[in-house]
Amino acid sequence: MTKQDLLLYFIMGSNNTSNDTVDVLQEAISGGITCFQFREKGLGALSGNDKHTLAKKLQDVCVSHDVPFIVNDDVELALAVKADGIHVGQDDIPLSDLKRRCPDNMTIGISAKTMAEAKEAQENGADYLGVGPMFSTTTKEDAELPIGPQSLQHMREAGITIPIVGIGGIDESNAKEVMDAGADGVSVISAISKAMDISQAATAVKRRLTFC
Ligand code: 3NM
Repeated sequence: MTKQDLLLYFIMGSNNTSNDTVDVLQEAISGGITCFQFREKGLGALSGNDKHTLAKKLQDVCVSHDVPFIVNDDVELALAVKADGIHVGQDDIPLSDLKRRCPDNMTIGISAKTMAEAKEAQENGADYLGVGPMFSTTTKEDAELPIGPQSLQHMREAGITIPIVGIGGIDESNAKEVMDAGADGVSVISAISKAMDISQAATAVKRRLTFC
């Protein structure tokens, strides 16, 4: 994976859409997403074999379109399917354990909300940071209060040089603010997964990123 792959980082699990997840992913790819994270969490989330089966189906779509496939939190699943990356939160497995368990070519992303978390993640060798919530979001059940694009800008000013994606409440209207603050890309769930026209929604956000 490269930094460019993080530009329009779509995240979805089966409970982020009322449509077929494979169809939604295909449409999002046709609209121009540059990487995909499988995040099967929250109310009604699949587990066990059902989760594994869905992961494989979504990964197949990604592979056939050359879009990196990242797994949220579940290290066993990421290793079993040989995902391109794994993304963890602050309360999940420690970065040092993750780096020991994962192959060198597996991208490791971690969520960071504070300057201290960002610095620690960079020092411990994270490949990229997910910084948020940028804006208010109802998608993540336990989301904290928004920290705003200024927080991301402060991280850049304080010497955080690894790739950063902003996350939380990002859509066509505010994506540029996140890029202007120093992000390399934006992570989006509902603005794409819940759109009437998935492909068009992805394209609309991407335009704001590439014509900054
Ligand atoms: N993580 P939407 S906010 C998964 O702040 C996630 O770390 C966040 O969904 C964080 O694009 C969030 O629909 C939800 O707002 C993002």
